[in-house]
Amino acid sequence: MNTKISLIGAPTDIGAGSRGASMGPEALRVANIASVLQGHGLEVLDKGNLSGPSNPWLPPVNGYRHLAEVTAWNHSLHDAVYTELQGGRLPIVLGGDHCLGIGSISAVARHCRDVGKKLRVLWLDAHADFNTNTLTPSGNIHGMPVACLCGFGPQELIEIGGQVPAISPKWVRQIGIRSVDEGEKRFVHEQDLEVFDMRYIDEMGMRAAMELALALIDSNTHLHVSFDVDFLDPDIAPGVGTTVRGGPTYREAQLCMEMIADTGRMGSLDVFELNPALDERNRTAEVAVDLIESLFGKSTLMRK
Ligand code: 6HN
Ligand code: MN
Ligand code: MN
Ligand code: MN
Repeated sequence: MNTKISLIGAPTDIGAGSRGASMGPEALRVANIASVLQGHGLEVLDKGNLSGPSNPWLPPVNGYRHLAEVTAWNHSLHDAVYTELQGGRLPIVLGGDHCLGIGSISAVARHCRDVGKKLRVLWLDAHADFNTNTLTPSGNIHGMPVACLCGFGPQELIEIGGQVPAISPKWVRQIGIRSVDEGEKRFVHEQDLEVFDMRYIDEMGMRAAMELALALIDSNTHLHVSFDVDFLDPDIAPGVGTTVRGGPTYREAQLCMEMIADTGRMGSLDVFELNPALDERNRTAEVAVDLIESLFGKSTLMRK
């Protein structure tokens, strides 16, 4: 795995339904994300925070809230992520709400085209984030990034990484899903997204889910992990805007991260939706950092 890490803060809640994810980057820094990773022999460069438009908190227009502002943030994130990848580094995006997955993953997809790598996207989330402006119940663009990346969305968002669509639904594996809107559900089936929902994890276990989600990854695969903190059960991660009960336990989440680490193929990571305004003494940020540590092989020593 690449040991040169770049932290990129994207302090905005522009695509979310509640305010506060804009404070996520600082909360992750306060939870010592940099020094924890340095403790594993990684070189960590904190690139600081991006800037962008403030949140005007307006109602949706044509089914989108804050489309212009979401576009601006995603352009600047795309450019920052792409620059780090071109420099041979592993970007960790500190969000920010999940609408930023559009900029981050479109940059990763572009980089993979440049270097001729296959892309696999692991989407760890309670939600499928596969809404469009006609399907969305909220107009919040953090419910739409997967659809936008697959080419279903407004022109300005689907073309950020240059090529439309940025990715194919075939490259995506969703894990932990337990809240999908009615129309969104139909669209997930129509596009044949591969979803390991909580029912699957209950019946088959996290190990079986991850074995399938990580199947066919080889030395020419770039693995991108998009970690929405609401993936986790609210008992261990209350600090998110859209809690959904019945998520992975601490141990299930650890196993998920450890199995990703074992592949040695993770080339980029997003940490989204952490909302310090809803947290309790930063404990969700600490759990997130703990899990990120496992993504970088926290427990490998014990297995060798
Ligand atoms: N997230 N499906 C809901 C919506 O408004 O579209 C919730 C989306 C949540 C998005 O947590 O990243
Ligand atoms: Mn651009
Ligand atoms: Mn999400
Ligand atoms: Mn979510």
